[in-house]
Amino acid sequence: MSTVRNQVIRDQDHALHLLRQMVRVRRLEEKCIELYSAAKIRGFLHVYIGEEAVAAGVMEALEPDDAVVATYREHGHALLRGVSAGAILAEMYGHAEGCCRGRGGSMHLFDADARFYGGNAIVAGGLPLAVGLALADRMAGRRRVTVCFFGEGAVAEGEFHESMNLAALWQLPVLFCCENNLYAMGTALGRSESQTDIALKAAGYEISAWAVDGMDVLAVEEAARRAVDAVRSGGGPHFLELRTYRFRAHSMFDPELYREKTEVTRWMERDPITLLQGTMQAAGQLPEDTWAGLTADVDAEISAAVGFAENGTPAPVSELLRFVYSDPPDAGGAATPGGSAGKEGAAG
Ligand SMILES: Cc1ncc(C[n+]2csc(CCOP(=O)(O)OP(=O)(O)O)c2C)c(N)n1
Ligand SMILES: [Mg+2]
Repeated sequence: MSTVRNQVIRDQDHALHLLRQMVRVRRLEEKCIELYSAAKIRGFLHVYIGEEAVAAGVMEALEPDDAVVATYREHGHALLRGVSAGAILAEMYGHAEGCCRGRGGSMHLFDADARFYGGNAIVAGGLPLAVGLALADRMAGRRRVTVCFFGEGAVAEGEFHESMNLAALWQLPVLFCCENNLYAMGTALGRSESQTDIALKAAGYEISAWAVDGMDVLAVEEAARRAVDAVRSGGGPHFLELRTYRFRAHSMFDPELYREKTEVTRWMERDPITLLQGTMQAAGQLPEDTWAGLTADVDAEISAAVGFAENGTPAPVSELLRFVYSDPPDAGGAATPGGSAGKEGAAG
């Protein structure tokens, strides 16, 4: 694979912003691993370490009104979409201050205001959701784009093919972003797919699709801007296959017996953060104190978020059934906000 584009970065501030975004995701997740090991966070935890350039690059191409759908490896997507690190960590703690009031946890981060529609634990489960969101926008005449992130493991699911077909047939405003990190849990792509060129599969549905170096945030951003512009201007669905790699295990319960350590270290040489950092340094655009300031800011953000989560309140057991179903209409015919929990709040 090629090295990160050895070009002079024209917009230094923007490159620094991209670097910061990737470092924010990296540091948040390193902290998650620490908190998980300390049993502060329970349940499943899937980190995105190594793949940060994908979310960081794609998010740059979006407008606030656009929608984002992601998988269970979505902490970084939520953060870069504007969900605060505090609300994310509190969610993982199961605290009421979390972005889903502590009901979703790591795999189900959600924020309607940010138009961040999960956090989906079911492989390929986000694809039909994204198609539905895009269909709704089209029917309402809104010029919005829905971006759907999913792993390459999703291509083995029927939902992937149904979603490609309908999106293309109805020319929906959706951008599919396949995060191809080569493994679906312990299964290498070539062990489960006869055709491993994923962009080609999408092209088979008459969708414009191409592969991108997912370790190069500048390349990702450029491709995403091109694709999002085309979708927004009525060009129908587009598809990016972002070639990337996860540096850590699939989840916290994975002994990683299916890949060689040398393969992991080879990919780590193309760490998206050090690639951009190195390019900027070589161009004289990242003085030592700028880098030190950036990491200090990010560390302060993450430690404030940990404090926020630590000081939160466990989601009350008395509210366990709240929001499971919508509330029945009251005698006057109007829905009762909050249902059994009373009238203090509407379903979030
Ligand atoms: C429908 C379904 N089948 C199986 C699983 C179990 N499972 C969880 S993650 C995963 C692998 C998915 O790999 P991929 O889509 O490549 O995403 P990655 O974890 O690599 O980001 C599987 C099989 C699931 N969550 N949903
Ligand atoms: Mg994968």
